[in-house]
Amino acid sequence: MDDIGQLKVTLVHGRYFNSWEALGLGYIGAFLKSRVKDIRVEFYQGCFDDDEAVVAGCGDSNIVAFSCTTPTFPYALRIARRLKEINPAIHTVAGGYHPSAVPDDCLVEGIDQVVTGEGEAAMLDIVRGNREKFVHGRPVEFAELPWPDRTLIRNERNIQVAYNDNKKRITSFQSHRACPFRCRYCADGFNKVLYEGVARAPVRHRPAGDLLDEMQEVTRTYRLDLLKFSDPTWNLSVDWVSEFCREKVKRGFETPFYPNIHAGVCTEGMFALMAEAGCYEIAVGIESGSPRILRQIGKGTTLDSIRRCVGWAKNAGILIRGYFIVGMPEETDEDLRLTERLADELELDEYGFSLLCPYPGTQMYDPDKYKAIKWENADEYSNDFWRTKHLSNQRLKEWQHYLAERFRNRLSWHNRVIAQIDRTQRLVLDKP
Ligand code: B12
Repeated sequence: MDDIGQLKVTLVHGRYFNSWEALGLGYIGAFLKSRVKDIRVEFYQGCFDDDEAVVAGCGDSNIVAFSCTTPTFPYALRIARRLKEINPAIHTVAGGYHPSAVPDDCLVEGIDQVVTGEGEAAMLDIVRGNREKFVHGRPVEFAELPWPDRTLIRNERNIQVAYNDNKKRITSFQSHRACPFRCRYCADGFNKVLYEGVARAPVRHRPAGDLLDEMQEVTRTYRLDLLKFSDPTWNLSVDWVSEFCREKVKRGFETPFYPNIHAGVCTEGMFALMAEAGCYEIAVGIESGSPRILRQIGKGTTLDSIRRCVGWAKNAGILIRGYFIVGMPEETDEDLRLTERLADELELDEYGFSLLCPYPGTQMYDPDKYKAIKWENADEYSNDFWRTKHLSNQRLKEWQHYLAERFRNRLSWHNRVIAQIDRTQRLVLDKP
């Protein structure tokens, strides 16, 4: 264990209307505490803690490190600049998806250091004194990682928000690191944004036993009703899923779970096992009903694999939420009619319809066009700028609204709530 004297590091998760637990910062905090003697790690989350509390709490830190997606980077900048005014000696760090996608844009007044990639090893280096402007976090193995520190990230607050929304106590777990798929709309910086001399992060599967140990302990501690995963794709391998489900059944651990499923990586048997292990619902990125658009997305799914996946999950008695995207660059009205037809045909339990959003890190991001966008107010549920070769922004929004209206009795939370709320207001409403 390193002994570098008393040091206070404060980790800050940005402000957005729908934040979950800041699992990434939970991992980073736990990692630092396990490696550095006497380190003090504190945490703030913008959707619960107002600016005054965050600034006051960070004021005597040696290092303040912000976790940023594109919409929350302006928040980090605002807080970092206020901190510099109070105490210029505070060392500020930005990490997460936005800095990983556009590191140069993040090294601006107020931010001293930018981290790309995974945060644990990079933050340890920084705590030990690395002051290079850009630090790339090497991919770490699960064996090196303690479980995320859920006390630090005040997980109870997020569980309370989930409870307010769903009357269920829910939290999330990580099963794998890195995603092997290359969906064009996704901004997963670790996989897509490659820097000179930096290899793509390899996929790492967490041993199912270790994951279940954490899930059981956290379920007991927080009295959870439903378990979610942060993994964009949970079923990276049918064998891993089978092992997880068999072990869950063997332990008699019955709490239901709800993963994101890739329609191209499943078997009928996999769903039967998942149902037996307590899989309550799955979320499937169906995206489009047009074979041409599915090919352009590059996810590796086809109409056949989608139909098979949905059929098998239904046979196993698992509920299905399907996500669809409106606005791939080549999409036409005809393609969107095919999407509508497929959405109809599949008869899902819940539907989500989003508008493509060219986040930094996606193939659609064009810095000349989108750098100046006010990203705090733009996302895949509503944005006023994305247009494609054939369809205007207005037309895309009409399609999104039309589809949402068609399935209005079965709309997912985002489509239902976003239409009705003032997002800034919700931050206050969320307070437990
Ligand atoms: C689960 C998830 C969510 C969850 C919340 C996740 C969370 N824990 O906060 C929900 C559903 C709420 C969500 C919301 C949103 N999300 Co999201 N989400 C994901 C997803 C699928 C996984 C992220 C995750 O939890 N990973 C696991 C945890 C353990 O790791 P992590 O957070 O990545 O942290 C690691 C590194 O990023 C890094 N790191 C993170 N923070 C920091 C900070 C420092 C200082 C350092 C050094 C390192 C570091 O180190 C961590 C440990 O290794 C990714 C897609 C993907 N393919 O990965 C999209 C993704 C991150 N989301 C994205 C977006 C845009 C959003 C929303 C804006 C969507 C919306 N309209 O609501 C909001 C924004 C929320 C916010 N607070 O900023 C984008 C980000 C793109 C970008 N350019 O920023 C992604 C990449 C998907 C996409 N569209 O391409 N999301």
